[in-house]
Amino acid sequence: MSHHRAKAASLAAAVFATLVLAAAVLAAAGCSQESAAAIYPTADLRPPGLVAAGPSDSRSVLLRFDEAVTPVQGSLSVEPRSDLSARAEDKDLVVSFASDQSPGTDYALAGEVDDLKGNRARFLLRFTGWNDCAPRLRLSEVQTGKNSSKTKPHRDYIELEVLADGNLGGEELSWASSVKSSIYRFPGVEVKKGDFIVLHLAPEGLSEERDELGADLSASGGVDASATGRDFWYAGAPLPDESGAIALALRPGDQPIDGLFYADESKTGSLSDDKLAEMLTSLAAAKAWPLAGAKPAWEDGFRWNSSPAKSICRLDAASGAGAWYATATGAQSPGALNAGPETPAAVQAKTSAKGAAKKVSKRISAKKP
Ligand SMILES: [Ca+2]
Ligand SMILES: [Ca+2]
Repeated sequence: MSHHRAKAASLAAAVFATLVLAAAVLAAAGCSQESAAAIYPTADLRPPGLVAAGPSDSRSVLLRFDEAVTPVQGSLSVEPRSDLSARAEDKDLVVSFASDQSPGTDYALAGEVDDLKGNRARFLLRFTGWNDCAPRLRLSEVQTGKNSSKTKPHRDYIELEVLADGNLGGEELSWASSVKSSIYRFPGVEVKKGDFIVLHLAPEGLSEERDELGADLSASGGVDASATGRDFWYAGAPLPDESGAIALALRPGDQPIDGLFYADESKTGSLSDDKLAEMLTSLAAAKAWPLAGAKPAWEDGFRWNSSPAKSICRLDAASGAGAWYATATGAQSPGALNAGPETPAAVQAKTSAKGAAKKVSKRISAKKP
């Protein structure tokens, strides 16, 4: 119990940090200063300022101000609607929900507080519904580019394996190239250990590309959709084809718990001070991707010769380049267990088949006049 509470508190702190800016900008001054100013020139004329805010568990949201506050009766409201009550604890306003927040849902909480001199502040706080049962997921496969083959088409996707039963609501995937980073937040959906989740990042805009929010895993069509995987679609930004990074977090604003850095094998040396380096620094700090030196270098990545005919797959639970491999050509498995690396025998067989084919074609060309 106490362990759970401590964990909840530290998670809440992380959420607070991300919400400070949005909340502070939205906190607006109220009325009642002018009359006080006329009588008491040195009095407190400033309304309370919001310092930090966010959910602290599934039924509570905490707002911390820069001075002691009291809630204004009847001023509180939330969308989506829920019954609320509020109490002040010195500089903190604790807002209690009558029922659990819906995990991953976007909430907007509005209300007013007074300081001890009656200066009033109105706030509007946007936050993500607290998730008490966010399961650990593991990145398992990544298709970084479009393969427009007629018979085996593939488009950008990230596949995740579910490691425990739970609800995805609020879990976040982010991905970065050197110039751009993007983020996707999962909606509240119940999942089971062993499920495969596929986030498609280059949808064609077809009506059959449907998010699978219920029990039916065959609800979606579209390239790479499957009846074994739970498919989601996001048109915001595809993956970088050759070099990029992916990070997974359990809750908005949390440290990442898993990551992948893939790098074109021709690149060497330190990265520039860019979006990709920023994500790698954060992955390294969270022990989700190791770096050899103090700053990210291309050599820290999973090195590969980028090809849309191959996906990058997870070999085991470790973090870092050694836990990943590139599939054989055409061996992608979105929404299903990865096939495993090509065996040395299979590689050998292919090489000798290619060699034999070359010899034959040489003989044929030699015969030509
Ligand atoms: Ca599916
Ligand atoms: Ca797979």
